[in-house]
Amino acid sequence: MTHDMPRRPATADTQSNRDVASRDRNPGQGGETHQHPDDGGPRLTTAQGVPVADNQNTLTAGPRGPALLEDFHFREKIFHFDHERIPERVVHARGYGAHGYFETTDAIPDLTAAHLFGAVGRRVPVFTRFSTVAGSKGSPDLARDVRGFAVKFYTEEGNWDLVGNNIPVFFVQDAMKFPDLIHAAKPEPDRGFPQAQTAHDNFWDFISLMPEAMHMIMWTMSDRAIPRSFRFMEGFGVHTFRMINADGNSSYVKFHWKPKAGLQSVLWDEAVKINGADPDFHRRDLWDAIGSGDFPEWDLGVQVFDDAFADAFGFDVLDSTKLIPEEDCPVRIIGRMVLDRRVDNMFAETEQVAFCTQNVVPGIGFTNDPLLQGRNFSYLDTQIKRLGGPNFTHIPINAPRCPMHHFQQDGHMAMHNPKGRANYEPNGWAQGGPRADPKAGYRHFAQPVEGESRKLRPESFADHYSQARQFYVSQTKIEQGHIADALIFELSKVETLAIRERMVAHLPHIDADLARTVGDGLGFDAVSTPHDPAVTPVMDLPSSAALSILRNGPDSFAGRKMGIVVTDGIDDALLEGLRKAVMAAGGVAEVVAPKVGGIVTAGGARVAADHKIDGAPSVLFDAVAILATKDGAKALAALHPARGFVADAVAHAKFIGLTADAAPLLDAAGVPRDDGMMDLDASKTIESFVAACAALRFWARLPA
Ligand code: HDD
Repeated sequence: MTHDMPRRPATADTQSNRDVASRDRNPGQGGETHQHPDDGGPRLTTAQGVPVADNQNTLTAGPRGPALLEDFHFREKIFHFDHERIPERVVHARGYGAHGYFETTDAIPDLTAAHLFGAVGRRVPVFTRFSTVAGSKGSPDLARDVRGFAVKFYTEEGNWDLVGNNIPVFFVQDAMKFPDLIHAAKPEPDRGFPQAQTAHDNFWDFISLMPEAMHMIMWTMSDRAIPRSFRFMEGFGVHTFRMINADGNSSYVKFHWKPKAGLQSVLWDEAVKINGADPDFHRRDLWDAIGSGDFPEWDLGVQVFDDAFADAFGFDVLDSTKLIPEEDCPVRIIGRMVLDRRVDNMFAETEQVAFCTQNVVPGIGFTNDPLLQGRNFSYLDTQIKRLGGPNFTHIPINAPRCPMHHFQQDGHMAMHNPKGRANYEPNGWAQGGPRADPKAGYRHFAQPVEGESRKLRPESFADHYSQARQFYVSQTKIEQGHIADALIFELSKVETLAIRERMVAHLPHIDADLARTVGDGLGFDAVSTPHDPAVTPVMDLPSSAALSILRNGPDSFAGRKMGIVVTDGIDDALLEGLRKAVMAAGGVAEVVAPKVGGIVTAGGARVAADHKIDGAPSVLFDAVAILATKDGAKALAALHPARGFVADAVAHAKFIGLTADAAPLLDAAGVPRDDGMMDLDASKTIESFVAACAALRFWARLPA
């Protein structure tokens, strides 16, 4: 273990020790793991810095005798190990983060005094953490769930946290209902399961009793809840926030992150299988992409509007179960975020990072959205429990990168202890410490407030179905089918018939066909209650293209992955040509072979495999190719994982490139040829195959 804070001056010797140690922490970057102090490697010490002579054996009385309490090294090592865990987040426990920067591309000083947005080209460091909501820390990445999208901007006016999700609306309108929602979604308290799933009675019992959740349910049952990667999903601040300019004028704002690489999700059957084949699919994807220099990038956009717009809009802009369609209020792109650095240490950074909606900078403010107001209370509170005390801002990942001066002091693990006598204000000392600055300091928006104190949901929050319907009608037919399938899947796991019925009873208010399909899929004879506009008025809002994933996909194969199955004796030029074409498109090609040692090509070259076929089912790839000789195809046909690889690639509508000799494998997998399968015997066909893969799926293969 080495320290960032040496207890003695860093001599040339200790400095070089630290350099070596930091290489050792990064295998593959020049570090050797078997260095010995005699070779200049770091020397093992206790946490008190005492050199350790033996790290294998406990001190005992005699070679086979009892252990002795005197062994302070053993005592300290086990004590520390026993205390390694901190409480996981009560929600969003499973997450993965990366460093990067934000850069303003369109200055908006007219809208906000935030220095960050004051001029084009202003850059600040960011740390972004993506997460699932319901699962615990070790749950699989492809749970059907909302994804957290939390960004910490280290600005020169302090830290600003934009703590959003990949869905622009929320389940409940008032923070009072958040604990109920989360209790219902988490494993049921008596049995402790199911983990990271909403497909159970408690969740749907609660939801079916909460009409306000219906819009969000349309989103969470859509493919938004099973993204292909963090890199290919949008992010949203969800609430209406304020921007306040230097004159104190306020505009309303909703924040949007738009991935440069286009939107993409997996199919539910893929999600289920990915969770088994690679439960770390999303974190691995982010780690690999950044490591290979393919830095994920998002545009930051804002929907800006005023009171007149808010008053005229059909819904209350303070209601977080509603969005503002981009057609009604366009998204103005004002900056970009690039994630270009992996974490050095998962615990220190991703686990200890503490976000809070209340972390804002001058020029950014809140509205009275009751969900936001409740969040502003909750986050600070949770960090004290999770990180053990009030000094979590001293942890490097949470510490602002700008100067900080205040009179807060002491507490557990206090690291920034000011010198001098003054620890209160006002004081009369010459070096009296920091003073408030009325000119540059944060000013809360001076909003007039009136009204009686009451526990009351406003009437303007009452319409729960119109935007749910708008979301549904904005989807392509394929996506609508996935929503119906997801509802049928989830409700089929609900054991109590009355809950299933109660949930399906909401659907006619959203769409009659959806209600029929889901009812039919659950084996109901008829949909219980048809929609009655006199009882439940629902607006027929226009469809919005921005709400569909398939209408906002990529225009190339960039950032996507092709799995190339190979056998001995294949043509060298073909494999090389395909790899090059995938790389030229900005994608990644990985070789899958019967053995991890790889294959020998017709030209006698040994090609190492990235995966043995059993460990790399086709669900891990966006498109696949089978490069097999006649004998190779026969050998693959005898392997269950190889047959499964092809059968799944077909079932998931993937584009498949093939050598003519690969036919026996297709036959063994029981799949007919179609136009989504392309011959790969010439360089021209390779190029058109890779170009076709940009569409990501050959939907025509799947039943309508
Ligand atoms: Fe929350 C974590 C996003 C409503 C209380 N929330 C958390 C994280 C994200 C969100 C992304 C993980 C941050 C990280 O990576 O560390 N939460 C949202 C969004 C919401 C929302 C977009 C609705 C628009 N949250 C919400 C409410 C409450 C909370 C209404 C409570 C009143 N959220 C928390 C929390 C967490 C949290 C308990 C758990 C861990 C943490 O804060 O740091 O305080």
